[in-house]
Amino acid sequence: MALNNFSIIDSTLREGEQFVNAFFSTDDKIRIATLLDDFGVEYLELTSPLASPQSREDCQKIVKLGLKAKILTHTRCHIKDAEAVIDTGVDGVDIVIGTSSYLRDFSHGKTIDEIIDQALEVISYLKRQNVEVRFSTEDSLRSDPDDLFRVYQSVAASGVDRIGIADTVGVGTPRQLYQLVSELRKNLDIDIEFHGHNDSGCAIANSLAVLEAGATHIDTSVLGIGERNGITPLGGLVARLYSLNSKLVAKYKLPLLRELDHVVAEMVGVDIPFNNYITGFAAFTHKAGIHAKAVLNNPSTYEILKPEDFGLTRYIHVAHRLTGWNAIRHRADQLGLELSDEQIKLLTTHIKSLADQRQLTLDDVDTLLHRLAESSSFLEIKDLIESEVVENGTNIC
Ligand code: HCA
Ligand code: CU
Repeated sequence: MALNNFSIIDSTLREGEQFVNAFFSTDDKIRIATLLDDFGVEYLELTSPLASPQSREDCQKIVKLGLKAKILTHTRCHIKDAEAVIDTGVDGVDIVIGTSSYLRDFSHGKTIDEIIDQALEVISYLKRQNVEVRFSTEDSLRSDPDDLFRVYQSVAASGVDRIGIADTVGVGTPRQLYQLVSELRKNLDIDIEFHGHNDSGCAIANSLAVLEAGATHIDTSVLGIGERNGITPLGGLVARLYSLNSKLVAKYKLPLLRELDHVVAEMVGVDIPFNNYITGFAAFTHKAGIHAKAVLNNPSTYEILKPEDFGLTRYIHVAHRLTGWNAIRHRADQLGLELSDEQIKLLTTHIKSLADQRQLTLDDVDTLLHRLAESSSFLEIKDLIESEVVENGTNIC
C-alpha cells in the first residue's frame, strides 16, 4: 500500500505563487525552499521559468542551492515550453494539459487524439533530456473517464515517470477519487500523483483516499495557498496521516511546520486561521471543565495529535464559567501554591460566578489563587469570597 511509501511534492513555490496575495521575492523563495527541504518534503515544484525573467533566474538559483529535495518545474504540455525550461537544470518537469470538455472547448481547443499526440512528443523530448517527467490532466474529475483512461494508457506506455490527476476545481469526493485511482492501479504499472483543490473542503480527505487506493505522490502547499482557496495544505495532510499512524510522517521534521506556516503567512499577509491543523492557536487548547480534567489525567482522551511531537504545548483554559475544580487545582500546582481541595472547590465556585459577570483572564485567576494561598485561615477567605460575590462580584481582582 502506497501509504507506507508516498512522497510530498510541495508546490508553495508554484501553485502557492498563484494565491492572490503571493508576491515572493527571490529571498522569500529561497527561505521557503530551504525550510521545506529541511522539513523533508521529497520534491519542490517551482513556477515555470517561462512566466517571467525573474521566475527563470529564481528557478536557476534554487536549483543551485543543492537541496536534498528534487526540484521540479511546471509547464504547459507544449514542445516549445519544454525546450525552454530544460536549461534551468531542474531534476524534473511537470507537464499538464486540460482534458475536460470545458478546457478542450474553452481553453486549448484540442481533441483527445491531438492531446495524446502532443503529450507523446513532449514526453519523448523530455525523457531524452534525462529529466523526470510527470504528465497530468487538468480538470480530471470533470473529464470523461474513458478519455482519461485512454490518455493515461498512451502516456504510460511512452515511458513517462508519473501520471497526475488534477482536481482543478475541487469537485472530487473521496469515494470518487478512491475508485479512479483503484481502477488506474489495476490497469497501469506507474506512479500516480494527486493535485487537489479545496473549493468544497475535501482536499485533505481526497489526498488520503488516493493514497489508500495506491497513489504515490501528493501535491501540497504551505497553509494550502493557491488559486482561489488553494489546495491540500501541507500541515493538514501531515495531521491526517499522523493521526492514522504517526510513523507515516516520522520521516519529516514535524516541529518545522510551525515556522513554515508562520513564515508563509507573514509573507502573503494573512493570519494563520485559529482552527488551522496543528498550528492554529486553538489547535491544542482545552476549555470545558470535563475536557480539562480528562486531558490532565491523560491527554490522549481529547487529543489525537501530540503537541510535543510538533514542538508545541497544550493550553488548558481555566478562566471562564465552564471551568472545573480539577483545572483550577492544576493551575494552583503550576503556580506552586499549596491549597486544599476544599479551598480550590470554593474558589472554583467563585470564579464561575465572576465569569458570569465579565470575561476573566488567567491573571484574574492567578491573583485569586495567590490571595487564597496567602490568607491566614480558610474562614477568612471564605468570608472574603462570599461577601465579594454578593456585594461587588464584578471587580474582585
Ligand atoms: C494550473 C492548473 C493546476 C495544474 C495541476 C497539475 C490544476 O494552475 O496550472 O499540474 O497537476 O489545478 O489543474 O494547478
Ligand atoms: Cu492547481
